[in-house]
Amino acid sequence: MTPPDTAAEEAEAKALCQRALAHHTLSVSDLIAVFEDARDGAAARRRQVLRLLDADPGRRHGLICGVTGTPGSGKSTLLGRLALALADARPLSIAILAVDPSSPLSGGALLGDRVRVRFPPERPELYFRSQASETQLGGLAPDSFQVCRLLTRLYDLVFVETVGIGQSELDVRYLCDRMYLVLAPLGGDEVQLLKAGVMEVPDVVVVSKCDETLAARRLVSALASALPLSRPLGEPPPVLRTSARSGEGLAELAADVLATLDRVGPGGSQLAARELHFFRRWVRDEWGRAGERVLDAQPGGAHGFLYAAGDLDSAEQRFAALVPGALAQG
Ligand SMILES: Nc1nc2c(ncn2[C@@H]2O[C@H](COP(=O)(O)OP(=O)(O)O)[C@@H](O)[C@H]2O)c(=O)[nH]1
Ligand SMILES: [Mg+2]
Repeated sequence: MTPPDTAAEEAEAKALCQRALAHHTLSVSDLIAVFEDARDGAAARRRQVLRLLDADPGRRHGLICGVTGTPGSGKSTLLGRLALALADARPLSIAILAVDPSSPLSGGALLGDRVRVRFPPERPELYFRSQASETQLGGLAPDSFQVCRLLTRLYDLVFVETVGIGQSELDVRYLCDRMYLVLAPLGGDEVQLLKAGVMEVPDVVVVSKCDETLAARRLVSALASALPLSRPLGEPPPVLRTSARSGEGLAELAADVLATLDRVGPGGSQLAARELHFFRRWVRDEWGRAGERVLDAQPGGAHGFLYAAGDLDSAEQRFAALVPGALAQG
């Protein structure tokens, strides 16, 4: 028999999970805190939460869409409008996880005017959360993947908004079923982006702020000539023109998301299959190349280690326990 305090704790966790599944905002935020918690004890709580959610018939199998682009390109504003359009089109629950670069010195936001999306309180099925990425400029925060493990169980659709160009984009690629690159006219960074090879990554290029008509037209025609060059072997990604201000293009963008939802089907994002990438990345973040070598030297390599541990949290715990000894030996 379980000791009474454990049983009480389990009942409490279960109630919290049920409130989160009903999209009670504070309960969702409480659970996110568990998935962002890097302390040792949090892994056991995460396992408990995942087990309770997976046993609940109300659990979702969310799809993950990535939305990336330079700071200020209008991603958050667009996502706020898009989420409302999607939820009007179909009875969907939608979470937006906006990973913002923050300055490690001030601990604050890099951008003064970054938009935090607020949904009306009578739309609890829509949720916005911003997460600071302190380790690098742009890309995913170390715990973005952990939070996605939670959010895909609570929502039908999860948008992950990230800043960053280049390598960090590849992490997002691993995480997402569909990726949108948002470019703003007047941004001045189009040429940079084309050079950096970022164009190889997105499934769709979104030109935002098309209410800036002249500049938007210039950007669209620059893209029309540059995109085919960026993918000499394949089809260039489609370009969608949008404006969060006028509403232009929102229906087309929503249609693309819904088509992805239909194509991927009720199973949603297969996050478990992507754990290997984020496990490796965690090892690299914590112990660098030396840690990766220790991991590769394990029986069956990284894959074998993760498989034997059973899940991401267990693998991280086991690896953290063995790595100091292995590093001292090597
Ligand atoms: N003209 C215009 N400005 C926009 C539009 N969407 C966003 N903005 C502005 O662009 C700035 C950056 O927006 P934000 O959504 O925070 O961009 P993010 O950093 O990519 O998330 C804000 O000042 C917005 O008001 C749009 O459709 N048209
Ligand atoms: Mg933003």
